[in-house]
This record gives sequence, C-alpha cells and structure tokens, in this order.
Amino acid sequence: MKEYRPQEIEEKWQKVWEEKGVFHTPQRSEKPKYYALVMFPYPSGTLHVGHVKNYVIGDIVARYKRMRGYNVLHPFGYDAFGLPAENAAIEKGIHPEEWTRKNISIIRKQVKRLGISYDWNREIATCDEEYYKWTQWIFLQLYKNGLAYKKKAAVNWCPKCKTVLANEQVKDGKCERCGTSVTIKHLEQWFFKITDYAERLLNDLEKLTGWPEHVKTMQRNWIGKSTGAEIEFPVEGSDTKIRVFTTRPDTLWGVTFMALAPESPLVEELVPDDRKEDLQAFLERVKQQDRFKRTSVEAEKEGFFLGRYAVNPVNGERVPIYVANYILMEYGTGAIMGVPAHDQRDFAFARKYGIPIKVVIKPVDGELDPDKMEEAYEGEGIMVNSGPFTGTPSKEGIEKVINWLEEKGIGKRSVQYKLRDWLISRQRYWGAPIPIIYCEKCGTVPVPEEDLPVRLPKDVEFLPTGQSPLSFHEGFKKTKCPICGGEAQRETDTMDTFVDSSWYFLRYVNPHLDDKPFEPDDVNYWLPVDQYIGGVEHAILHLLYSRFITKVLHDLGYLNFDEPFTNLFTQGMIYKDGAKMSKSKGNVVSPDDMIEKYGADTLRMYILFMAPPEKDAEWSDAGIEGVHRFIRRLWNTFYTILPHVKEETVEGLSLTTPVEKELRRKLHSIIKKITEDIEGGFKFNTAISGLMELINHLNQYLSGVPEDQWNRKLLREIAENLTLVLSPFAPHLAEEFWHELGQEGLVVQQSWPSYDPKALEVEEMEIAIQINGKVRDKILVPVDISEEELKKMVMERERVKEYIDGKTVKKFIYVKGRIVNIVI
Ligand code: ANZ
Ligand code: ZN
Repeated sequence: MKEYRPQEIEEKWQKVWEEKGVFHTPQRSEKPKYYALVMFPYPSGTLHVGHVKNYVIGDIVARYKRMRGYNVLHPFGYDAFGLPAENAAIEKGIHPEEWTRKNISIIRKQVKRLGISYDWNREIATCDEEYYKWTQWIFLQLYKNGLAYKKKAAVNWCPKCKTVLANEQVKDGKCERCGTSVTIKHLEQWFFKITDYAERLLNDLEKLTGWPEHVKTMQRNWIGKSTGAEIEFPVEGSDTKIRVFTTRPDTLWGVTFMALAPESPLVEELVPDDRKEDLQAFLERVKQQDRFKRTSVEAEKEGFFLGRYAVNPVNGERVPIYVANYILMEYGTGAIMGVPAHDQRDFAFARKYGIPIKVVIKPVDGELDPDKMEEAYEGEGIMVNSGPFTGTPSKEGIEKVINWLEEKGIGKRSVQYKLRDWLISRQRYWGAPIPIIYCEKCGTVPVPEEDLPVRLPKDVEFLPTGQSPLSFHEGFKKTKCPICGGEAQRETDTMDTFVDSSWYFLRYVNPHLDDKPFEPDDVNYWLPVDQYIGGVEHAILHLLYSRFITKVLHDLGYLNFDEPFTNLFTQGMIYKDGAKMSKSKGNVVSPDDMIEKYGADTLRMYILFMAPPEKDAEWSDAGIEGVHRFIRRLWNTFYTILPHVKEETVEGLSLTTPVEKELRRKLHSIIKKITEDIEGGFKFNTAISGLMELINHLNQYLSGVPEDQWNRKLLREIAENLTLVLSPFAPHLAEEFWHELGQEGLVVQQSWPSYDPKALEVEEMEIAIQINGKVRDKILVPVDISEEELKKMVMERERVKEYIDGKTVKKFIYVKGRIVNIVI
C-alpha cells in the first residue's frame, strides 16, 4: 500500500492551488458574497500554534462557504508598524523595516505551509507606503471634520519604553508591554474624538446579534455610560462655583464635604496663601500615585483641607472643601460632592478626617445610626432629612430631584462616559507620520491629500531618548508650508498602530488601488465582514476603534454600512504546560516542527479536535499523536478500497443487505451531522468525531463482509463524500484522494455534498403480538429496536391493554424480529 508522506502531498497541492490561482477572489460574481476575516498578526517573530488556530478556524469557514457556492473573500496581511520593531532596532541595531520585512517573510512561509486558502494577491502590510498613505488620508478626513485635534494632555508615560501609552495600554498602572510603572507627563498630543460617537457605539451594540455577549458587555463597560446630574456649589467668599457630577442626586441633602481632583485648576485658585506650601507637598505626593489604583475602593484615602467652604445649594449648609487622591480629573467634572453615609469611598475619607456622616437614605426595613455604621449604605431606600423630598423612595427621588434642580436652576441632567478621546500620538519612528505641517504664519496646516504619503525617511538614528527619532531628522522636519510656501516644520509624531488596524478590512477589498483607499462600490459589496475571527484580547480596543472609524467613514458618505463586523467569533487560547505560550517561558509549540513531524493536515485537525474552538485548550503531544494515527488509518482505509472503486460510479447504486443499508445510513447521517456542526456554530471538534465514526463503521464493514461481496458503488459513494467533507479540515489529503478517485477538477472547487434524507430512514418490520398464545395485534417498529423500547410500545397499545385488563403480566417473550408473546 502507498505510504502516507504528508510533506510531499502538501507541497504538491499547495503548488497546484497557487499555479491555478484557485483562491483568487473575483471582485464581483453571480454568487452571493462571503467575507471571512481573521485578525492579522503583528509580525514580531514567528507564529505559534495559537495563531494557527485562528487561521485554521478562518480557513474552515472560507473553504466551507466556497463549497456552499459563495464568492468568498479570505485575505491576509500584517499589522506591521509598532514598538517592538523599534525596540529591536535600538537593541540589535537592525532597521525596523528590515526586521519587520524579515518577520513578514517568515510568517508568510509558515502560513503557506498550513495550506490556508488566502487570496495572496490581496496581501497587505500596514507599513507599506501604499497602505499608510491611506491611513494618513483617514487622519485628514477626521481632521477636516473636527474629529482630530491637538491638546496638551496629561499622558501615561512608560519610562522604560519611553513612549506615551493610551489608557488602554496601561494595565493596573503598568505598561502593558514591559510591566514598568507608568508615570504622568504633560505633552501636546493628537486625539481622535471618539467620545462624539460614544452613544452610537453603545446603542449599536444591540444591532450586533452575531457577537458574543461577553464581548458586548466588555464594550459597554468600557464606554461606561452614567446618567445623573451636574450641580453647582458656590464657594463661600468667592464667585467661583464648584461643579460636580453625581449619579445620586437623591443623596444631595447628605453632603458633608466637597472634594477636588489634585489636577483640578480650582485647587490653585482656592488655596489661601498660608496653606500653599503644605498643599504643594501634598500634591507632589499624590500626583505620583497610580491614577488607576488611587481611585479604587480599597486604596488608602488621602486628603488636604483647603481651608475653604462651599454652600450646599439645596439646604444652605456649609461644607469643607478638600483635595482628595481618589478624585480623577478626567471623569465627570473633576470634583465631587461627598456623601459619606451612602458612598463607600466618601465614608472611608470622612472617617479618616473626622467629617460628619449624615444619613439621608433609610433602608426600607431598618434604621442607620451614623455613629455605629461600619460602611456606607449604598442601596436603595426612603429619602429622609431631605427637605421637600423626605419620604420619597430613593429610586424615584433621583428623577424627581433632577427635575427640581432644573426648575430651580441649580443643576441639570447629565450623562457621562468613561470613554475618553483616543490619544493617537506616538513619539516613535515606526508608524505612519501624522500628516500635519506647522507654519509660523499659517498655523497648523494639514498636508494636502495630493502630497500623501508623508514618507518615513529610512536614515534615522535610534537612540533611547524618549523623543521621536523623526524630531532629530532635519530633512524630514523641514518643509514648506502648503499655504504660504514659507519655511515650516512637519509634525514628528506618528500614529498609534491601532489606527492602522482600524480600517485594514476595507483595504483588502482594493489592496493596490493608488488613487483611493478603496472603491466605495466594491467596499459596499463586500462589507460588512460576514465572519470575523480573532482573540478575545482584542474585544475592546481594536473592535471599538474599527467600529468608530467605520461610523466616521459612513457619516462622511464613503460607506453605506456603519458596523464593520456582522458576526464575531473569539477563539480560545492554546496553553502548554498549563501556561500561556511565550518565548520567555520556553513553552512555545512551533507549527513548523509539527508540520515537519506530522504534516499540516494533522496539525489543522488536531487544533480543531482538541476542544470546542471557543474554549481554551491545553496542547498535548499525545493528542496530536492520536489525531495523526487517525489520519493514517483514514489513509489506509482509503487505499484499501481504492482499487475497488477507482473505476466505479455511484450511478445505479442498489442496496441488498441490512448491513449495506446501515452503512449508507451512517454515511448520510454523518454528512448531515458535519453540515450541522459547521453551520450551527463552529462545532468543528464534533464534526471531526463524526469523521472518525464514519471511518470506524467503514472498517467494520470491510472486515465483516468478504471482499468479493463489497458493494463497490456504495464504497464509491462513501469515498467521494468522505473526501468532500474532509476537505475543509485536511485539504491536502482530500485533494490527493479526489485526484486518486479520478475526479475532474480540484476538490476545493466542488460543492458541499448534501445528504439523502431517504438514506436516513430506518427500515421497519412487522411484529405479531400474541397474548396467551393467540395473535391479537400487530405492530410496525424500526428494525434495530431494543427489547426494552419494544415492550414499552407494545404495552401502550389499546388492544393489548384491553386483553390484559388490569391482570398481571407473568411473562413477556420477544423472539427477535418476529413475535412477542405475553403471558397473563
Ligand atoms: C455623590 C454620590 C453619593 C455618589 C452616593 C455616589 C454615591 P459612576 O457610576 O462610575 O459614573 N465621581 C464623580 N466624578 C468623579 C471623579 N472625577 N472621580 C472620582 N469619583 C467621581 O460614578 C459616579 C459617582 O462617582 C458620582 O456620584 C460621584 O460620587 C463619583 F451616595 O456623587 B457620587
Ligand atoms: Zn504658511
């Protein structure tokens, strides 16, 4: 028998696919379209099997949909700008471009060896001039429409990476990449006004019925909408008013202090001269604190009394004004009204500084004693000590108080979002330069679209200075003002790489178009993406930014859809030795090694078989061995029947024995199962179990029936259909089988098989029912019925019941396939 040599077969068919261009997607077709997209990788090194999982899932979808008659767009590319390339440049002295291109060619080779059905004509890299030209174009569209602006901002700064980090890139106060504690710097930075879209980004989540609920929840929390009121508290002895945002206007009568964020400009304004020095010391200390930690409930509260008082506008009470470490400048108004009885952080603060605690919400079934309380009562209840609102249920009170505040002109309804504008400036080299020019006469001038791209110069020096290498590059910096022609300077910041990846799914449609980022007609045909597949680590930022940019381009008239991804699938991770794979832990499983040892088809099948694809799974060497053994068995089985079916056709198939009928029933029920497993939501692992089951049945038949009695037409039907349903999972193997069967064309160009519902029907037989030796009834039952099931059916027959008539059944005898005898 022919030996299974996966590497040979795989290389051969990959070449054929490439030469015949079978995966090149026509821009238009009679067929319905299907856009299957996987998240493109960051080319920082070689791929591990976790990436492979992403691409294999995508490939199953793409191959299946192709066989289902869709015109499938399945592209691949690289998120190629970013910090690691630049750090490599500093550490190893390689130019970021060289480093990136080298990694890209390694990854491309790795992916090609997996036999993924990408349209390689559409390959893109975000660091290509022909790509980033259009990233810059997108910046200009936002700028021209007031959605890109520059401001001095307190930014997160990583002292090790020497760069600004977006809030999103700070995890527990530490740099997401290197783990160093993040500090604060004030710099002029470019922002995208994503907050203008907060409400739509939130509401439109409801349209996304094809997204996992947990991802939508993460997006909702990130946007963080709060409704409440803004209220002004006049400062005693001054014209200044402190504006606060609260979600609990029902607690207004319980305010016993005010607190300002350390960064609030009001702090300097209100502090009396004699307290300035102490204040400075305090501010220096708390501004150092981690901005994320210091606002948590557990964090130690620290405050500084400004020596001033504010007046509660609802009852005229005089309350002290503090600066407190747990107030953030970036949220609400940067100031709060302190209600210790009903807010835990205020409670801790009040206890520490001896501030009175005043109860204004009474639990429905109890009393609160401010002296004995051990924590704030944050729940609902009845308003007490609250002037005209005393006795009102607190939930209703919120609405009523807001209306009352608005009538009196003391406050107004307010909605706040946690979402901040998107900081896109990076003081780094390896990114798309922000297309802005500064002219002394004309101010900030956008680069005219016809002058794009603003090219990254190649000859730059990489020094760990914290300033962009572009800012030392006179040739880059010096330019002419597009308006007055005078001497001017280029912006030297580059864009956050999340900008690059916020629109790449549009570029795949027209990857090499050079006068437009995309052709609106084409994009409107292909998008939204029908199935997006990627890791849950991108559940917030990348998806939110992509949704935002899509909405902006929609509003500007370029797109006729405003959500980019109709269906989203987040795959689980692959662990090794109980841990996430990483180079530093030395537990990375390389796809190349696995392909070397077992072939790509085994690797693909194992990754899909190890667990439901949305679940995390643990890599097991024994597991891949097992799948490989199955594939060898499949191979051997195929070559056992091949001589018997090679010249055969399915036409004229007839079944004579029950064993043949049963085998055909198995075939068709497994076609049905695999189809439903794929359609019904990525149940690839059980689809593969189905394949295994079929091979078992086939082998039982082959060993149970003498070779000269094999039903060749039936075996031919099995061989053909098995090959077809196998083909998305193990495409090389399937291609080889298809060829061996003497079929015309490639398996990838075939239609998905449909099952024969008739084959699924179970044959029935007639059983006579005797009672005390006399035939009294007859019953039709499936041939493979068990005695137990049969007995149940028999005993429920009306005629049988009549004869038994409450008497005890002494015996129930079943002569298989013929007769039942009941003795009463
Ligand atoms: C008074 C009050 C009484 C509050 C009470 C809560 C309970 P969310 O839901 O997250 O929007 N707050 C407002 N701005 C703040 C800032 N810049 N830094 C820190 N805390 C701030 O939270 C809104 C609540 O968080 C607001 O409602 C305010 O405290 C506080 F029984 O006002 B509350
Ligand atoms: Zn000018």
